[in-house]
Amino acid sequence: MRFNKICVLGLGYIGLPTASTFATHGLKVIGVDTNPNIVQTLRNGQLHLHEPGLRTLVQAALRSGNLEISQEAQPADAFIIAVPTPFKDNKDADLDYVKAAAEAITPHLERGNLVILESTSPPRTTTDIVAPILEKQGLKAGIDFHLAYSPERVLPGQILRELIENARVIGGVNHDSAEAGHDLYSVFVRGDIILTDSTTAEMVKLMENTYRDINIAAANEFSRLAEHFGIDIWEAVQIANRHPRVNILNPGPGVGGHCISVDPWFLVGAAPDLTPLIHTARNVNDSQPVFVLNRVKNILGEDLKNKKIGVLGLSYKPDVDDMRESPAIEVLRLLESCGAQVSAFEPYKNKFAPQDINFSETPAIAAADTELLILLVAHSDFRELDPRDLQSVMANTAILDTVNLLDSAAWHNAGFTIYKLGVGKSL
Ligand code: SAJ
Repeated sequence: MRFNKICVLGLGYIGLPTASTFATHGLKVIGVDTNPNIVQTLRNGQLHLHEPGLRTLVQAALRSGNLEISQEAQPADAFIIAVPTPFKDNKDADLDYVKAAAEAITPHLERGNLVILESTSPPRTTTDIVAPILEKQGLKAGIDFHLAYSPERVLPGQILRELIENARVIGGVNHDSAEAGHDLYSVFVRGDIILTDSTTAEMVKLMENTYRDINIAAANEFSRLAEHFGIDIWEAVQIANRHPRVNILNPGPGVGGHCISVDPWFLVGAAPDLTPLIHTARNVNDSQPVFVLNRVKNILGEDLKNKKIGVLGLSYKPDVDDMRESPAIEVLRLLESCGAQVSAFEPYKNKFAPQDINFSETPAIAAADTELLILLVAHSDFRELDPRDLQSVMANTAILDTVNLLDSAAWHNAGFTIYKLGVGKSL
């Protein structure tokens, strides 16, 4: 099947790179977002989000004349839904954006079109939620038009490269739909394209992220046991991973971001009775900031009122600027709720950072007069931290490293007391 014009609904972290990449590969693309501010920002050649290389790509797509930004869907050969699927307060998947996008496509849908859902969704969303909306005007999915689910699997920070190079899964509601999806994505995908059915593809995406979540939950629980038994979890994980069939991930202050900490809930919400392990892993990872707080109390004493504490790193993971769903912020909030005075340094702070956080311009300013400095994110920049810059300004030269970034011996020799998350023996 050949595609000349496509319509991408949702211009966020996935939709915008996808729309722009199709446009720079020669397709006419209508990029649709319902938010008028986003439409205006993009039309001006500016971005509403940060991803390395994306500004250049979007500007190239706009310049080529192939990318048009619109607030409304238009007729096209193919439609891609790339809208957010957050969860509700009760942790069930919120499919309102997916439903609204499908509703927006329905009036334009014609015989022979292809519709692809990319948003992470609970199993059977494509067949049970999206298909019935698209079929409202009488066309049948799999017969009159093609319908498939194809999850994005890109890593924030490397989206542009991974979009092209990663293996792509395409699950059709029938084989022809999967084949049509193959024809569309092969415009730019260089990785393998694997065809399956739509529910399998939905499950695959959720299984990938749930597997990581459970693995990290095990690592976090091991870190608690390591402190209990007086060993070093980082050394233990390293040794265990020498086993050829073991690959334990790293413990840390918790699991953040919009994927790993969200997606497992879609399975728990869809089948609570079948998912005790997945549910427990989520609870373990969500409680890790409290574990960090308790460690701080072990070091500084139960009463943190008016204690000055510095934190380094607030994004949800290393070397990204995204602070939403960040366990580091959760730790900061817990410290503040105990009355501590917290100053923070985040090298990738952007305009979306919470306004009420006491941000410092440098690590040394954040560390000034503090009794404890907590390293919460393993940003590459922090490897360059110089003990001499911090030593003279801190009230007490103590650091709690929750991500195993610092060379304990070097910092110890420089006069610091180094505590590490998951290390129960003295350093
Ligand atoms: N984390 C740990 N320990 C680890 C690894 C990660 O505590 O050993 C934490 C991170 O600090 C972060 C969270 O887990 O808070 C999630 O980080 P991540 O790097 O595992 O994942 P995301 O959310 O940035 O992106 C993932 C990607 N999965 C990976 O395998 C790296 C990506 O492939 C998916 O496409 C994306 O989720 C998604 O959209 O589902």
